Amino acid sequence: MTQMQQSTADWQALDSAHFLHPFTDHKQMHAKGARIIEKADGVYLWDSDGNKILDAMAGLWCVNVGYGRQELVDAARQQMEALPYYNTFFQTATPPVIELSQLLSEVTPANLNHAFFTNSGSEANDTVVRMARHYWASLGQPDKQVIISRKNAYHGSTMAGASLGGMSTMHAQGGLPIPGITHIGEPYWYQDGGADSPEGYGLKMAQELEQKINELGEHRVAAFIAEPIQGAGGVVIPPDTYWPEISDICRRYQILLVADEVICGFGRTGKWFGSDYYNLQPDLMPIAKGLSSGYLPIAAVMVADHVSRVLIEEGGEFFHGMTYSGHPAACAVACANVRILRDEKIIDHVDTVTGPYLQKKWKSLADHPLVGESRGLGFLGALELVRDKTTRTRYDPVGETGTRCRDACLRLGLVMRAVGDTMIISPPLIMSEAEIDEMIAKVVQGLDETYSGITN
Ligand code: PXG
Repeated sequence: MTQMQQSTADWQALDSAHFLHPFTDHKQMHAKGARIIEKADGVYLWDSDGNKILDAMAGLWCVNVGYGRQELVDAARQQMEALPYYNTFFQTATPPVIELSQLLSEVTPANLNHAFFTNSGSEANDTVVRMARHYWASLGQPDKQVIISRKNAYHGSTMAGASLGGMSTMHAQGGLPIPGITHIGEPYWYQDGGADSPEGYGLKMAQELEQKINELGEHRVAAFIAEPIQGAGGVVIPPDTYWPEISDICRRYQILLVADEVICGFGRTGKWFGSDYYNLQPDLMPIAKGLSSGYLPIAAVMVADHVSRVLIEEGGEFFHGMTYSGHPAACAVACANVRILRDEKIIDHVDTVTGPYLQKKWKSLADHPLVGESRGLGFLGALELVRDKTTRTRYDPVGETGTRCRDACLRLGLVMRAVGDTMIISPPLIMSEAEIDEMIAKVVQGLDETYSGITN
């Protein structure tokens, strides 16, 4: 039986019988059946009932060049015909993994010239933990082991990724965090800033890093990891004072700065990387998602010259890697994807044309009675849904209004993400002005429906 002959009900029954989904309450889902997405083109998805849906999340923050790019399909096919698989362990390489490493050294910040490949952002962050510790041990400082991260951060789902993340619900499952990982506060001014100015609050939260380093002792701290803008935590855009202070602290104390660019990378902010936007010089930089626009799974850790020198010249063998690290087909697709972003000047267009256009429209949503704050940057946006704009009080229980808004939008043919009562967008970077207008109109309609349904 071919795919097209199955009805939605058939798919849902098979799904419920056999498939365990990530991040899903199965009991809840089985009662209504999974949403089945069958095809996509540009910024649109089609479900198994033929509904056309505008994808304002670019899949899961990853389909940066949009759906349906034939060049990426061709790159995978050609590579699979020539060499579908060979490993990169034990002093071996393939042309696509070398080509991609070189291409990444060109588009990432200037001092990042080496790539270590993994299959997911989570594995990239596991690699960060092992690599940072191995780096310091190679320099004769084996006690420099602790990684400082932030509350409400998202760095993945593996043991180390979820431990680096600051999600308490994730820590509660499986006895996390693993030893040697600790968390400081996040610069979420709208939610936590109270009477502080954004600038004052940004500085205060950055200084928590210095306090934590002093509490632990500099000789014990290997690295600080953070997303330039927290994505899954709710598109938390730090006040302007935050990153300069963090950079300064990492430099003054000898702490590796790890910029997790899994979401911010490859044009999301209108620059190639969040680090370009904030003028950061990370020592390690995990990348994923937009690296292949999600067409095939691939991720990497970009490594700064002074770190790679130690790993190469003093580290000996690094006992780390995955069977599919630097998979040739995934590397070929990533190369083609990065070239599309570069040669079609997609990121420049977001920076100068469609990003400002989107942000102007997005900011105007703050006039809606349900919206306490509308913030965004490049092709990222967040709306805080609140009961009282002046006191920034959320509805009770938190999360219900966001879920209702998300469901209303879906009925209207729009995918938006709800993080509690924060509504998120992260659209494909190729979204046109007309498509932005369509998205904003649907968001307004979704907000109206949500607002009119509120009873408390
Ligand atoms: N770092 C960051 C900053 C991420 O956003 C990861 C690491 C892990 O990447 P992998 O490839 O292992 O998933 C992520 C992933 C959401 C959502 O609902 C966000 C992510 C993944 C799944 C869902 O917002 N981010």
